[in-house]
Amino acid sequence: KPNEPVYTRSQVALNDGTDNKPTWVTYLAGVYDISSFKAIHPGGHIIGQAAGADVGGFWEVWAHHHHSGKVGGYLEELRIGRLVEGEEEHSTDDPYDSEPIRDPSVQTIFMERPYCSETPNKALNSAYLTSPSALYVRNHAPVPECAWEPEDSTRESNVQNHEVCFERVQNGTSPTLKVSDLQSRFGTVTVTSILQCAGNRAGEDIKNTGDSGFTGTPLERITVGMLGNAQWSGIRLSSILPALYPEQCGKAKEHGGGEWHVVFEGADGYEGSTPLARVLDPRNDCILATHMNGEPLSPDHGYPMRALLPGIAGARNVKWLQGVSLSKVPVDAPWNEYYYKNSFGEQIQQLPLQSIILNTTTNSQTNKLSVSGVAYSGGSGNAIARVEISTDGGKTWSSANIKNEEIKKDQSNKSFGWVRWSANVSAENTTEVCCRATDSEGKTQCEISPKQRGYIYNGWSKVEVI
Ligand code: MTE
Ligand code: MO
Repeated sequence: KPNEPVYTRSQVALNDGTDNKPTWVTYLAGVYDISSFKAIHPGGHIIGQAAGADVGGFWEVWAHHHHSGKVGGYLEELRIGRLVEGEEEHSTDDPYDSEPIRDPSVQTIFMERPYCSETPNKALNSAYLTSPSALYVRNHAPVPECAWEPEDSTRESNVQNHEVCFERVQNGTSPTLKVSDLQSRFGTVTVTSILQCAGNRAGEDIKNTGDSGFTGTPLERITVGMLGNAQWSGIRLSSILPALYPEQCGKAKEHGGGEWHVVFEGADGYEGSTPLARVLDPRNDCILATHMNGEPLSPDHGYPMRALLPGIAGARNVKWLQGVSLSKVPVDAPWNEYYYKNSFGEQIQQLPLQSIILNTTTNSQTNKLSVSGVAYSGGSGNAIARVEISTDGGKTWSSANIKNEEIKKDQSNKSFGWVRWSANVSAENTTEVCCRATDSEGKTQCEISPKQRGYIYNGWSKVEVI
């Protein structure tokens, strides 16, 4: 527009949304007032981080927020002018140029930017503990600066020196604590737990419930592998939090913990929160994890530290952890306030009871079908009492063998890791096999679970047999 107002970058910088000023950003040569956008759009929070400056970097970083093209459209409506000639250029640094080197053959990749993948069935089925290189990855942005080489011997000491800021609730200085301090003060523990994205089994969800939460995105291809089982080592949040937030934790214990949420902040700008009561209960084994299966976390899984909240949706297990705080309301971040919410508008926290068929093999000699897979109780941490198989669409069921001997016994008195199971059934006239799990309280899976915006599907696992 030839007659539109012209601004310098310094003028734009003054309007950074502080002290009741509007929030302006630039994109290419345009100047935009995003004050209203910030309030209404889930991505507005992110773009708001560019307040007073160029939004180009955020545009690239949060590429997934505009695969609908919507953000670009909104932005044009908010245009208030352009930059003076000669000030239009913005940095063209590629925020994805220091991504970890990944072996494309060990995971099924859905997206490269941000990187998102699932664990192949073979890797899930081949061992009780999933290897870090095969474990699915769900990033929403580039991996923040923490790159290390696989052979790097400084990894362990970098973990020890990593710092986390524990923000004060009221006034006062917020202590920033080193991992080594946390370790010597509170000790370390190892817990066995599955990690599962709330969107796992989205493909079956779409097919069986018509849920359209993921339709048209690369995530509609999710099968059963946004999942893995590992031993996680770190520091108990049920020890750290009462020491750092005695008042709030004391109240939370008295009142069942209803009013506070623990907010976890990642170095990539990602945030999530989980009710304090869940995190404070030592039986829930919530930790700040530094190691997976005895090794420092890999860059994709949150090196040097992540929240590991057994039985809680992957989305709240914040990686590249740099900040912890308490809040009376769930944190106002898009992954908490827009994504990963159920149909009642609540943040998805606990994962449901689950069983998954990972392999079927027909033996033509014996005319038997061997079926194997995994089962876990999710948020309840109950033991799995039985897994059953049906070849007649659920009319009759037979029990599978659970490999109890390999289950790791941690400090925990709950079961957050999975069990592996196998069964042999007749292959005669069998065209489909399905499984369901029942936990120690008698809870069992339904044939098809209700629509939840594409999340936490846990109907019977059904596989066609050829
Ligand atoms: N933490 C940060 N900082 N950034 C992220 O993008 N993704 C979340 C969670 N924590 C995410 C994050 C989601 S949705 C999931 S499912 C898990 O991390 C995935 O963990 P993984 O990549 O180690 O498997
Ligand atoms: Mo996720």
